[in-house]
Order: sequence, then structure tokens, then C-alpha cells
Amino acid sequence: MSLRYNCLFLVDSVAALGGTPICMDDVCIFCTEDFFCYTDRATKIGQLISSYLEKKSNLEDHTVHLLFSANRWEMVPLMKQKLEQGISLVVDRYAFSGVAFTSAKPGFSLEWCMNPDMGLPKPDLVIFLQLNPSMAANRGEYGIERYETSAFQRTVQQRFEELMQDSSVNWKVIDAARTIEEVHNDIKLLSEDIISLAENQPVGELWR
Ligand code: FDM
Repeated sequence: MSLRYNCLFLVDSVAALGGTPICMDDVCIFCTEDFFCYTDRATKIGQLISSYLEKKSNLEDHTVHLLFSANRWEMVPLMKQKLEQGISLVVDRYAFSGVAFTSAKPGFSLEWCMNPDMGLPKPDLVIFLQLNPSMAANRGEYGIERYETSAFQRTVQQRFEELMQDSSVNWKVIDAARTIEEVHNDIKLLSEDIISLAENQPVGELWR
């Protein structure tokens, strides 16, 4: 059997999926076994991060950034295994969220933040669900976790915009302020296109 590589990642912007009004199950393009969600709170590293996000513990800013990255790296063997079986992956948040959120903190450059994620499987497509921070704030359960303040989310948005200047990454922006059906439709069309283009292509390495 020849190996087929497909790789598709989704990144949400500023809590565009917050409270899951548009959860990926609703979008329903792929079955859940092909869906990775970062932070993966089920692992030991994910539990440390989860406790930090829920404000039950404090972690030093560099430390938590490296934990977020480690949480992606620990899933790479499984991601690669699936890709080698020809399975397309959908990922809710990825290294781009990692960089955008940490670099929104004072004293963190984009470059420093990108370093630990260099070499991760590179997405064939990155979809940015654009939603302005005040609309995001109206979505379910917003404001409970760390980072969920409009001021911080505005800085995160600026960092995403800087990351989108990198033409080596296939960014597509979708207006997430519309209905679930409209957003679904756009994601579906972009996904179908990239899946046929990425077929038989080797998986690249992010930021290398
Ligand atoms: N977040 C998420 C980061 O700061 N770095 C990361 O690497 C990732 C994957 O964690 F505020 C932030 C983004 C968000 C919070 O994410 C929890 P979810 O997707 O809302 O659970």
C-alpha cells in the first residue's frame, strides 16, 4: 500500500470557538478519531496546563509555554502514525496559538516563542476563525479561564496577524461572526480542496 499523507490543521483565533458554539463536531467534516485538540488536557502535561488555565495553580510564563509545546510534541508519534495511514487530521489550536498567546505577554518575542515548536508536523492549511474580541466575549463561558479578557485577546489577535505575514504557511481567514452553517460551508470547501492537493505529499516541518 502506498503511503498517503494528508494533514489539515485548524486554529481558532480569540476564543472563536469559546463555549463551543461552533464545536468541531457540529462542523462535522471528519470523524472524531482524526481530531486533535490542544491543549490535550487528558495527559499529565495537559493536566498541569489545565490547572494553570483554571487558575488553580500558577506557573512561570516560560515554563507554561514549554509545557504547551511539550503537550504537542507528546502527541506527534500518534499524529505521524495516523498521517502515514493516510488519515487527514483536524487540529483545534496548534503551535500558532502557542506563539500568539505567550508572545502577547510582556517580554516574549515571536522568535523565542516559535523555537520549541520548530519541526512539528507542518499543516497544509491553517484556518483562522476571525472574531473580534468583544463578540468572542459574548460566547458561552467566556471569562472563566486565564487569558479570557478582552485586552489580552486583542494583543493575541495582533500576534496572530503578525504570524499570518509568514507566506510559508497556508493561512486562510474565515469570518466566524456568521452562522454555524456558513462557517461550516467555508471550512468544508477549503478542507476538500486541501485534502486533494495534499494527497501523496510528504508532511513538512513547521518553521524549518
Ligand atoms: N493556549 C493554548 C496557549 O496559551 N498556548 C497554547 O499552546 C495553546 C494550545 O490556552 F486561552 C491558550 C489559549 C486559550 C487556552 O485553550 C485554552 P482552549 O482551546 O480555549 O481550551
